[in-house]
Amino acid sequence: MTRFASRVFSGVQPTGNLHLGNYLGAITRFVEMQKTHNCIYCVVDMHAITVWQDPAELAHNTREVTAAFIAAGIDPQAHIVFNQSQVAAHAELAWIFNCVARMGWLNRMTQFKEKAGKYRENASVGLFAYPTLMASDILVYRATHVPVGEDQKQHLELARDIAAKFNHDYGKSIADHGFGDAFFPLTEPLITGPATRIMSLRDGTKKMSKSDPSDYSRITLTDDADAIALKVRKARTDPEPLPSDVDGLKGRAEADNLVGIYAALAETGKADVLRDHGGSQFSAFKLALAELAVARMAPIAEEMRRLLADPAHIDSVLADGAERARSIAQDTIDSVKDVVGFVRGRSA
Ligand code: AQP
Repeated sequence: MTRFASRVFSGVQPTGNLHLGNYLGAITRFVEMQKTHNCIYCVVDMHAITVWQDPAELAHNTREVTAAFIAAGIDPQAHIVFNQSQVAAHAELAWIFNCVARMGWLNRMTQFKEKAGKYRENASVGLFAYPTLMASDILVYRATHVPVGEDQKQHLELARDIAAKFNHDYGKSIADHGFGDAFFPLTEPLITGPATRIMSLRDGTKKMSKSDPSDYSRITLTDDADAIALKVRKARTDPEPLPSDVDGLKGRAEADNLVGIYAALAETGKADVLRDHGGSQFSAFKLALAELAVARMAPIAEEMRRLLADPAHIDSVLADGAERARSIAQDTIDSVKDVVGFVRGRSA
């Protein structure tokens, strides 16, 4: 069996309204993984344009996600932070994967169905092909682990299917070119931790999302203390006090979500939160939650503001990361071209 060096890859779309779900479900995990792995973190701007983005806002949001990464504790020198469009190999490999993946596989993707909704005929081709680009983002670095939120599980499974089919279809050529019995790893999704699915503050059955039309549905990373307190105060709840154990959260989606957010912010478990707050009315619990959220998020917001005041510095971080990413990705794409049978001649 071919062995692959352990490497982490993950990405966040610069589509604005970066929220607590992105932070707790993804970015805090990215920070943790730096201790044990070589990590590549990408601002996936090419994914963002699968739905319309205003150009000036896209550029601002790209810098904002980068600032959030750094403010949350990602080290762009020890690891790699860059924006996707600066490394052309992502798009090159995505094309090859478009020819490996099957229509039926993509037709099953629930995120496309949700995002295209009833306007399917009017959705961009890019939105449909999004998962093959995502597979390419990961596999162009032959990443072995991808920390993501629960919503990305199906796309990660598709990336594994694409890797397996490529390894199978080109098996002889892979061996002939000296790459052993597999060219791509079957990447492991890392969907763990207390916050893999943070729900909307307005509806405990819908995930917290950047594109929710209600600003009160999410706490964003740039919200100030007053905005955080107001959104927590307005969060939907039920009339019962908090239960004293986790079983009591069953069938109470909003209560479960707020307790989960508290637990994730406090880096503890729901049972511990309920040990301290069981029996409390929501009015009291929300005050405690708002205080905790402000204490945890305000320093990040402040550091983001400081970083965003110097966009040239952020751009230089992205350029440096892109250069290092490019050298890894170019090796992969050159080898893939050999495996596929694309001629790579040198000029005489
Ligand atoms: N509610 C969530 N709870 C936990 N994790 C979440 N993630 C997103 N929402 C939640 C995780 O954040 C990472 C980056 O997500 P993304 O920006 O690339 O794409 P997304 O999943 O499409 O994010 P949104 O906020 O839900 O945007 P829209 O509204 O455009 O769909 C991923 O690891 C994701 O799992």
